Amino acid sequence: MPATSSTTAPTDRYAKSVLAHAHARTLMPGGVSSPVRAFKAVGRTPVTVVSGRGATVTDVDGHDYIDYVGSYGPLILGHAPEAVTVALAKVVGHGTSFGMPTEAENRLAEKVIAAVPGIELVRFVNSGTEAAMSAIRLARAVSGRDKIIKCVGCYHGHTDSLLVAAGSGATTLGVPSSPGVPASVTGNTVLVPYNDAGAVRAAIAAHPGAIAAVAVEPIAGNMGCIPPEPGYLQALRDLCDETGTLLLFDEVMTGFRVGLGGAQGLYGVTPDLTCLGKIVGGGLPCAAYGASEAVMRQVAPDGPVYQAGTLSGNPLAMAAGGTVLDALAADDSAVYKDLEVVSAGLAAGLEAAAKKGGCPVYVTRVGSMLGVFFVDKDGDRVTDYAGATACHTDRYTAFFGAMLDGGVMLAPSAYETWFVSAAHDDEAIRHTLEVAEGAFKVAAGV
Ligand code: KE4
Repeated sequence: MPATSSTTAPTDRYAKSVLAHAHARTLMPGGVSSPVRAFKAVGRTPVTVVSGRGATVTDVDGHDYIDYVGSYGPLILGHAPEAVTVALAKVVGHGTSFGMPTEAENRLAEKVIAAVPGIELVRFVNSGTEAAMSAIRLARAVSGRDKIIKCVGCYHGHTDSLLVAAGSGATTLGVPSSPGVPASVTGNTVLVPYNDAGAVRAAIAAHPGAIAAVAVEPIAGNMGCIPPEPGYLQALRDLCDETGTLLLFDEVMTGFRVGLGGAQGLYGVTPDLTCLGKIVGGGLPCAAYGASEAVMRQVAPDGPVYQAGTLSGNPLAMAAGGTVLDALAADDSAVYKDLEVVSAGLAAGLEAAAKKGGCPVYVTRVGSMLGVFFVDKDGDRVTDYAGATACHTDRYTAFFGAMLDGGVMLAPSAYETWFVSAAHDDEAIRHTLEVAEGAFKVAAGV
């Protein structure tokens, strides 16, 4: 399918999506339930999806797309995997929520604790934002300290204390990045560049005895996909040990994505607190936070740190999440081995297609998480937010439009991650690379 023009969509191709979005805008801010879905960053009308199956989603105009959004991470087995559909059908008729304990929570908790090195006890919540918000509250309670260090460009959900932009100064004190967030809240957030352990050391030194935790995405997935530089995570671990600071890994995206043990298992660095989301709920609203037993016993009702949730641990999400984790653990985690081969092939193919298209890119990959950065010249690397934002986002926009028109769905923002699923077969990869060749040519022309 030839890629068509990059910036203006072929009018008839998306006719029903245009109508659906116009209606949605009369009902919801931006016509969406989450801002990125509005396609604002890529200057297009969002595609309205009606279904997904395997590696494919279908829009309201009847077009199929090879999907690399994957709901931004949860769908490591692809859309509507049969095992999950069957598991949900088995439980949905017995009730969807009870507000009382169920053994379904016990079963998923056992799987999480067995898989994640830093988790001895776990609490289920309903979103990654809730997990991060709760884990930070716990870190402050356990340490008796108020300040949190976070990296510019890492995203931990929309909880007030983490909606911060870099203020002035070397170790910048956060200023609100959204109206409605009081400066008094973000004043406890200290911002440092990603992949810079020296900046974390300086930030801790600048606030002696005041830093509760260093919060980090062990593989950054919200400024494009940026892997940790060699030694970075261990340096954070050492710094936290030296200063009595807690290390918080936000594994909402990386948990069960890059291996059963997440990034902490992959890199062999165990945090004090872990946030999980996305895959842990198998595509349903579910997230979690966990830590050692000593830390987690501080959480209500065992301890004084309050956190609650009506639908936390609901049986549908427990069934979906448990089914996915079982599939990921099966046959000695064969799924990850297959994902590694397919994802490596995609990354290499994208590099080759970009070269052929005369478009300099820096392709990153950890397991089935990929990033494509439109850099100035071949050989340029991106290791932090400043590097990511210095890239040619206009080229990404052109690339995105050409891929979409060619039947490949990427995230409608240069600052997201590509997700490969177990359902992405050779034909899906072949089609992706065929469209990418033309799309890189279009991007190179911007
Ligand atoms: P949720 O509250 O959206 O479930 O999770 C927040 C969150 C926390 N931590 C990390 C590392 C995350 O990536 C996220 C959410 N990721 C975004 C995608 N970059 C969700 C997509 C969206 O906002 O619509």
